[in-house]
Amino acid sequence: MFEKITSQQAIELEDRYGAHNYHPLPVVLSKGEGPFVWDVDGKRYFDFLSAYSAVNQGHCHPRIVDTLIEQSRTLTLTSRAFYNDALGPYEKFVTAYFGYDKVLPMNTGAEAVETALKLARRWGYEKKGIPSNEAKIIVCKENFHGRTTTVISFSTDPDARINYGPYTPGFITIPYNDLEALENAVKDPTVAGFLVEPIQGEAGVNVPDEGFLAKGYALCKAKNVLYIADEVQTGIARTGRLLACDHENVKPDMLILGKALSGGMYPVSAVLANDEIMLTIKPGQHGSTFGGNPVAARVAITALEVIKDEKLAENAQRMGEIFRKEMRAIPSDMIQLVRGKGLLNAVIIKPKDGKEAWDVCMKMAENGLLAKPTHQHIIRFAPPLVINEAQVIEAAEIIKKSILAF
Ligand code: IF1
Repeated sequence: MFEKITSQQAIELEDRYGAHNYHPLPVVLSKGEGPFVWDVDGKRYFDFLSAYSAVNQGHCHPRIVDTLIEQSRTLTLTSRAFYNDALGPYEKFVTAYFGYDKVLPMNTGAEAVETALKLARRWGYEKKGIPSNEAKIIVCKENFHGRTTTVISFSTDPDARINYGPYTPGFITIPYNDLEALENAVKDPTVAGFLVEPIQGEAGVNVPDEGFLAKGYALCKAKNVLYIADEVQTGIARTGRLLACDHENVKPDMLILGKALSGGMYPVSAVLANDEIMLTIKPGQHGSTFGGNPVAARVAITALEVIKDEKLAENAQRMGEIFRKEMRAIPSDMIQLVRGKGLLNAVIIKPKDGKEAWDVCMKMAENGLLAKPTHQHIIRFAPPLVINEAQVIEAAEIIKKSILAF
């Protein structure tokens, strides 16, 4: 249906006509199915990035594709100036699915994070009684919550932040996984919320100590501070439970979802909260052209149905245990540490003879598996949650062969 181009042509076109805001591995993909992707020359790879945990349901899941096509042939966009017959049913479905009164539908993860920040501030002024324009949000060092200017205002990553000032004020930064620091920070009566990733993805799959989520939640409740969980990357079954917060039975006051909320089929994100928070935004006080559009609404329902019907959280839990066991059994001093939950894992690579994580990723690509370093020495491994045991073993063999080649 579309014109075929070579790898070289694709790379040259992007270099010449596209912004240089990424440095991709030199692999040009043209097909995806389940846990696999193929390049333009027909070579198959295991996809161990899953578009940063957006294609949890597997590439081009047939049920989600069918919904996308069906709705796209019918009605794609009405804006919120009018009602339509898809948004209400989706709102009912998704609020029941996660157990909240209401949902505010957006498109990207960053937009959902921005929406949650606005809701937290609005709630802070109107419900907690924080003096106007003084609301603060607690965030963690090494956070990643998106690329908009307010969100990078509280990033601690120079690459994400430098030379994008002036920055949005009103954020307090504490070390991740530090309950004492959180206990001190919530004492400030102008604090409206605590924004936290249950596992820090970009930081290199930073898994906090057992209890960090539950005790953190209790510390926030004791000081009437909203607990805001960014589950854009850790949610939708990625870590072996529907939400990473479920590992500690924490029900966040605000839940932020994105990425796999659509199975990687369409930009769909959301903020879920109960009425006390959600109804602080009145008509005309927030919005988005595409937010909650009929295609997004129908695709998200199917994507969430697939998660439950195919028991993908349970599979992620089981396959993750097998994967980490295989990684820890690789006899190489390049493997410094293996960590993660469910199918969100990372391996810390100790450089050897000048070879480091990037070189391992290039070797794995040669051997048929795609992954990318999140920082210089950390490789994230996050396959689609549909991967089965035989495929995990086959993939682990590729990783082992690649690492032992050094
Ligand atoms: C990139 C990684 C980066 C996220 C969490 C919000 C967002 C993300 C926890 C924003 C997005 C993506 C963005 C993409 C690479 C990837 C990423 F963490 F997944 F690896 F960058 F840190 N909260 N993460 O992980 O969602 O607006 O992108 O839909 O920007 O390079 P978005």
